[in-house]
Amino acid sequence: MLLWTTYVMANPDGLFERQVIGINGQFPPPAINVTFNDTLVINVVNQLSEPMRTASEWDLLYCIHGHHRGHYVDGLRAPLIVHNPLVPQAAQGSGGGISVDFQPEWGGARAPVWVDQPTEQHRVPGKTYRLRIINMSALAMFHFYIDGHEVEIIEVDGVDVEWKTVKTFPDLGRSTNETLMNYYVHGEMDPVMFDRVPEDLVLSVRGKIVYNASETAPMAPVETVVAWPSFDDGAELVPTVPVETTTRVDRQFVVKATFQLMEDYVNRALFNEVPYVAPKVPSLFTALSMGSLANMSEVYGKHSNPMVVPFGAWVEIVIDNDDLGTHPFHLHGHVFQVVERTTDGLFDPSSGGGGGYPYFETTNPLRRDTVVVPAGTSAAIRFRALNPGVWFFHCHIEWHLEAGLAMTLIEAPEEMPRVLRVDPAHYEHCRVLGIPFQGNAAGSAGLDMRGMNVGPGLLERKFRAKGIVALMFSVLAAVMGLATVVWYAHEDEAEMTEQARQARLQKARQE
Ligand SMILES: [Cu+2]
Repeated sequence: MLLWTTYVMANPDGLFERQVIGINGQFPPPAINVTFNDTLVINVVNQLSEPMRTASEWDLLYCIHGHHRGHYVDGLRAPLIVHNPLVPQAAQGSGGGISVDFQPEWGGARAPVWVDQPTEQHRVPGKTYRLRIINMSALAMFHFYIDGHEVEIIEVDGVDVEWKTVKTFPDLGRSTNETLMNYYVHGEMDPVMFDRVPEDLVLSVRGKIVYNASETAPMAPVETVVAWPSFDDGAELVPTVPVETTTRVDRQFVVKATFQLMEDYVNRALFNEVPYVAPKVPSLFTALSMGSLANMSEVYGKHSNPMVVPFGAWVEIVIDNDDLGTHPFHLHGHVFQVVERTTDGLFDPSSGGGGGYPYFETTNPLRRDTVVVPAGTSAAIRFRALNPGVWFFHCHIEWHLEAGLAMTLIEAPEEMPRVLRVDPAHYEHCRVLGIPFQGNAAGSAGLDMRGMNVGPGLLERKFRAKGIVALMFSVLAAVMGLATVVWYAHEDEAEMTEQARQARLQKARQE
């Protein structure tokens, strides 16, 4: 398959035309349809005026997308549908697919949009249809429902699960031959992620299911939801096919996600106090060129937040979300098991038990490639390290990723030289782009990390250092230093977040 990425003018949210990224001149990029067991080779010709990187997620329903410099938000993403010939076509329905999108930073966009589907879908009453839903937004969560219909979850992130009814309205029931009304499909944007909700923001988008094409056909009553019920996917969804599990892990990483104001006065996202900064040498090339040192996390540089694991190890990542917002954490190259989740409070290693809190499931845990961790809670995920490579672990909110909420999993570096073959074109790309492809994160030999890419330090540390210097010179200066600290401490937090947002926008515009 050959894809040409090109700039296209489009009007994604109906407000005005802007430049976006299209595929083969088309926007939004069309879905890629393949069949189970197919080998998919995608040759990408980059006709943009800037470099591009993509990652793909293989699901029965997946999303192929680029993360480089927020290209995702500019349109470099498309559904990837893996059809299984063993699933009867009747159950597949006529293959409707819905992607919901919303771009709050697209120059004042004020409404979500259905991306790649006619908003009117003609359907036969009484049949069961498979809907594929992707939230392609860069920030907001969406709630999805259909007036007057039961909805069942049958697959998440490419894992088939026992059918789970999540919405039922017994008064209206399933569509039947008696009811030839038409129904709204709702995508309701949840503004919980926004620092401030603009007054003119439209939170709802509607599509229509048409059973009766007559112009006078009535619309079914519109249902409104006052409070969204909570849904714990890990507790509610059960995979139809269990896989190997463990009660003992070989490597455990406890990672804490926070947002903090840094010494450059930009609000950044951190794992264990470090915002991700890409190393000079891409970590994969470090792993392939460092020989026996490749299993030391130091060579990948502290600022790429490396987690190094040997082949075959059972790995557990405990994710502490110590932020006020909900974050969807995503791991490339794996379908992991969601084995633990706190409902209130962070991971507590002192309270005993496997991960410090009760397992809700160990024999057949839910498997996903993205786990949502609500504010102030923890989740633990597990997988076995059987896929040598360098895999990104990051918040799937594109802005948070750009702000640094990412880590790298260096999996089985001792196996990589044997099993990984790097296409010579990759080295050629590096040469053209001036990216070194040998040595440690700093591009040097051994553990000499001088000159490696680093991120900004924490603002509070800067003040601490400042305070010490001030005390050494004069009491007056120290008092002034303290006054500065107090002033900063009293500044309205929301205002600072807004400042940080503006700074980010400014920076994005400059780039
Ligand atoms: Cu996030």
